[in-house]
Amino acid sequence: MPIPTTEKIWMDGELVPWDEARIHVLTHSLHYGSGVFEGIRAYETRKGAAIFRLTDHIDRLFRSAKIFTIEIPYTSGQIVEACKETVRANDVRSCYVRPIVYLGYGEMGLNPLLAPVNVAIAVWPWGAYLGEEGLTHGVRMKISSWRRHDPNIIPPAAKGTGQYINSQLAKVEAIKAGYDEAIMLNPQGLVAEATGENIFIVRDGSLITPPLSAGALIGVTRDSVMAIARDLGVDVREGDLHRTDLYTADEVFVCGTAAEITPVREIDDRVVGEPGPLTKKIQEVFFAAVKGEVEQYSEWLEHV
Ligand code: PPE
Repeated sequence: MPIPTTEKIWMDGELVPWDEARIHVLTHSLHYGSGVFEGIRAYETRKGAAIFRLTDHIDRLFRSAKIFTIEIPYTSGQIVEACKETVRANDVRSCYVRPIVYLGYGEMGLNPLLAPVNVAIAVWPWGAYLGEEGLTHGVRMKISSWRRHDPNIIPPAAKGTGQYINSQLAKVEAIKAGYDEAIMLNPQGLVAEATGENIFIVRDGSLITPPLSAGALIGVTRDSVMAIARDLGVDVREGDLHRTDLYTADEVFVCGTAAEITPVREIDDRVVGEPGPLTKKIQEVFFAAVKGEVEQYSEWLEHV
C-alpha cells in the first residue's frame, strides 16, 4: 500500500513540504545502509495526540548511533521536541513517527566517519501492520531459513537501516511461501524474534520471551508488554526458546510499534489457535494504555 502522505517532513531543523523532502542519489546511507532509525506511534487521547514512549525510542536511537559511531548533531531533547513538532505541524492525531539519522551526501567509500550526518522525521497514518484480520484472529508464521545476525557480525542491539536486508530476505521467503510473517532463529538455532517484532509465548500461565542475548531487539513494546503482564500478576521471564516451544505453546504473539500486539495462530503449519485469554487481555490493556485510558501507564504518553 502506498504511504499515505502528510504535509510536512522535518529535515535538519526545518519543516519542508512532503514532496520536497528529497536527498541526493549519492547519499552515503543509500549505498551502504549506514543509517539508524526509529519507529514510534502517536495515538489520539482525550487530551489530544500523544506519542507513546517517545523518549525511550529516542534514547534507543542515540544508542544505535553510538554503536555505529554516528554523532547526531542534536541533543536527544531536541529530537524529542522535533518529533512532537512534526506531529503538530501535520495535524494528525494518530500516526506512525519515523525519525531517521543518515549519512548524507559528500563522501563515498566505506569510511563513514567523514560523511555528514543528517536527520529527518516523517509522520503518516499507518493502520494494522499485519492486517486487521491478523490483529483479531492471528497471523500465520514460518520459521525462516535465514538466520538472525550474530552480534559480532551485525549488532542486533542497534536499529540500523542496513540490518533490515536480513529481515527482508526472511519476509519475502515467508510471503512467497504463503505465510504472513517470518520468525528468525539466531546462528545457534534459538528463537530470536520476527522480522520487525519481538515474540512471546504463553506456557502454563507464564509469559516467556527470548533474552536480548538471543538476538532480539530491545523492543519498547516488549518492555511495555512485560510491565503490563507483571502488573496483571502474570509470571514473566526471559528464556531460550526452540522452534518446537513455539509449536507447542498455549499462546503466541508478536509485538512491536508497527505490529502493536498481533496474535500468532499458526507456525510452520502447526496450529496454535485463535488468540488466547492472556494475549487478548494484554492487547486490551495495551490498546487502552496507548489511548491514555489507564492511569497507571500515563507516564508512557508524551503529549504533543
Ligand atoms: N524487532 C525488530 C527487528 C524490529 O524492527 C522491531 C520494530 C521490534 C523488534 C519491536 O521494537 P519496538 O517497536 O521498540 O517495540 N520494528 C519497527 C519497524 C517496522 C517497519 O516495517 O519499518 C516498528 O515496529 O516500528
